[in-house]
Amino acid sequence: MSNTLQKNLDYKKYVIDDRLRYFKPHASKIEKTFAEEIFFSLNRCCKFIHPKFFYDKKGSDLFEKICTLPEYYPTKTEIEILKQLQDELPPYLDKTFRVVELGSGASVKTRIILDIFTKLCGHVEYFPIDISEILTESSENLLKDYEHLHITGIIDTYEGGLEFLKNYDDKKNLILFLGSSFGNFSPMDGHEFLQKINSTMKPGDLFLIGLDLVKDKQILESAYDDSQGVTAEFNLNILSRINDELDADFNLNNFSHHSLYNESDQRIEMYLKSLVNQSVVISKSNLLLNLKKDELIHTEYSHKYRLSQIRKLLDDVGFEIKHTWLDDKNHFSLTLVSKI
Ligand code: AVI
Repeated sequence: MSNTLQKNLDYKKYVIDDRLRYFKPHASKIEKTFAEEIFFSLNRCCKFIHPKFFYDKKGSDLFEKICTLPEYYPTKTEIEILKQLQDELPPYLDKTFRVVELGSGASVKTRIILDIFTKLCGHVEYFPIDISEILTESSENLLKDYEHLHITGIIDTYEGGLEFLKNYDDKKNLILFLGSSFGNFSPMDGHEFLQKINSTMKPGDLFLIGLDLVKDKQILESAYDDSQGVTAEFNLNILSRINDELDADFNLNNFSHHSLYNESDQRIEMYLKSLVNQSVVISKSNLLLNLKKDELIHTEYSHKYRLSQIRKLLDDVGFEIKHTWLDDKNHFSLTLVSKI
């Protein structure tokens, strides 16, 4: 049996109509459950909750709200750069490309890329990859607005989606990884992830990555602790999710949002701070959690980069840099690479 066929058998295919279909892994895929991961990450001295758990429906909506906040510069700035690409990306493309997007979410920024493709090719083939079911909602919205769009959605982890894409067919892929989501990986996981992308790519494929840049500490800290408290709500929502899904009794009033910019490691660090000595029961993880006053639960890193570090990061994995675009203030970057 060919690799491609075998891979497709691991997924269930849902054909909605001739312009929309989804692939979703069979439930038999062996992964640690939410309850097991929470047991592992909270039953230790340096407690953490993996940031992928932010994105239930409420968390995804709160993140969309964060993207519109005056203090949260990354989204606005990336959109400003993407607009520059309207004239500057087409020279790297031809009509045989499709668009693949990792972590497509609400697909707002994607529209700028889809506009470029529509103008260039007339029609567009789009493969969003996202673990969240928000993918189905955003795909339906896109189809309403783009008459010549065909969507194949892959509802899976980034790694699963990339594996699915590998050897899928001969069509060239422009892989998008926008929003500086890469910054949420630890440096080691990030390196591995870039290797995974590189190994998925065929000669001729392109990869466009958005990365946030090192800048004034105050700008960074207010972007992750906004005056309306939306980022705080986003951070605390992870505890509500655990309450709802794992039958836990976190009292959200006993925690506060805590974030800081760690200059030496060039990253925003986000935590939930316990305001009192407290015990919390997480029934489905079989865990009684004891927290001391001021104890921190780590929830997210958001790394920021210098241009020289971006070059090194991509170079080390075997990418050839085609172009880096920046905004006027050098706050954010978009880099286009190919495989050497
Ligand atoms: C998804 N990710 C790129 C966001 C960031 O900026 O690191 C998540 C976020 N956390 C707080 N605000 C936004």
